[in-house]
Amino acid sequence: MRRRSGLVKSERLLTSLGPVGKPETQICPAPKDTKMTETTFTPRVFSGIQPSGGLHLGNYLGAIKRFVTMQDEVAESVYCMVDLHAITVWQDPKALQHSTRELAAGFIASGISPEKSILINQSQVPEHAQLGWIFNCVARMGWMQRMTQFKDKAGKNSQAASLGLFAYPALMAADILVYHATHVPVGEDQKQHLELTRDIAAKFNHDYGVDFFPMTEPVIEGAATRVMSLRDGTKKMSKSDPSDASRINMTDDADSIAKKIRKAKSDADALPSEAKGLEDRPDARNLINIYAALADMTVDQVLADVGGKQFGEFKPMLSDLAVAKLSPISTEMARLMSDPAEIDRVLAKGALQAREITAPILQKTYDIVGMVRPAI
Ligand code: AQP
Repeated sequence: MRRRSGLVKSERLLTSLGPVGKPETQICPAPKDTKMTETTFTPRVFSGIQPSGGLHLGNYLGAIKRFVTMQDEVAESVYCMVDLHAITVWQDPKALQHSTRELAAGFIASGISPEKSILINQSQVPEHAQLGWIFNCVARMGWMQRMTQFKDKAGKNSQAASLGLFAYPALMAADILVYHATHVPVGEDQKQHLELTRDIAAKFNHDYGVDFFPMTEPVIEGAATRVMSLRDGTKKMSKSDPSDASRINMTDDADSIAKKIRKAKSDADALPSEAKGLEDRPDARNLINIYAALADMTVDQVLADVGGKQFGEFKPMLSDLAVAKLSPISTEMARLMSDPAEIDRVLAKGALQAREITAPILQKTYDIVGMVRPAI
């Protein structure tokens, strides 16, 4: 069974991420006298993606690309297909199974190694849902009602939304805290949920007079923490956008990628030479951010190269770069998907490894809360 020392391999990560302990910002403040944790927690990374459809470029640049680098920076990392979250909106069972395996294939094809990271689907590690219930009893209705993602996803007819969609952020807090995860790489859209995770941890610690759950740090970094729709630079690129042209799917072939970029919304002006010139140009900014993130460059470096060009010249450059970076991933995903049993084996092994961490943390939580269990 795989075991690691639990020590950070690179000091750089900790210094760049800052100490885990005190929150910087809180949208839903925890009680004023809340005791923030003073315990030092072993650095551990957790993040997840919903198998609610195909992976897209936003998931890749906002999350997965960072997962890949973090697995080499921190001794222990856990990456999860959050299938229990996916069913907060209707999922066809067969499609859900396919998307879960395809997501696992996408993780591995992008460079997440099952030898370095623990790869799981959430439903195979029951401690997520068990701690989720405890956190349903810690989180306050008012906190949940402020979650913008619930408002966006439930839309005008919130009475018809599932209870699970409303409670989603408490389960997400459990996903993270059942590992005592200290760092969570995510896109910008998850910031509010991470703040809620810290509020839940703080309230639990306060209510039970313990220093048990860490104040997890979000890791929101890079040029593309919020990749926007190719059809509307003011809207997030998303799996659930009805227009396929709005996103680049990780399974798109070279022709589809080129066509989508050619048709992507832009404007009639030439590109500026500095980032300031992209203000009030959301579509142009989005395409430049995507280029920068794919090329591992800063926006200013990209603009130093392409400033003055028209989109007619820039779009083919972007399209060539996107195809060069994404095609090897989609080819490898297809190869991995030809052997679903192997993917299932990876996830089963990951679940066993994960439960070595989650079972003791859940048990200790039950003890703190006052659940009776037989003496050993
Ligand atoms: N457009 C995006 N730009 C940057 N990061 C993004 N992420 C998602 N969209 C973008 C990041 O990907 C991770 C997993 O997200 P998720 O699929 O679990 O949930 P989501 O944010 O709700 O993704 P979608 O595509 O928008 O799904 P639907 O359409 O089902 O709601 C997270 O780290 C997220 O920040």
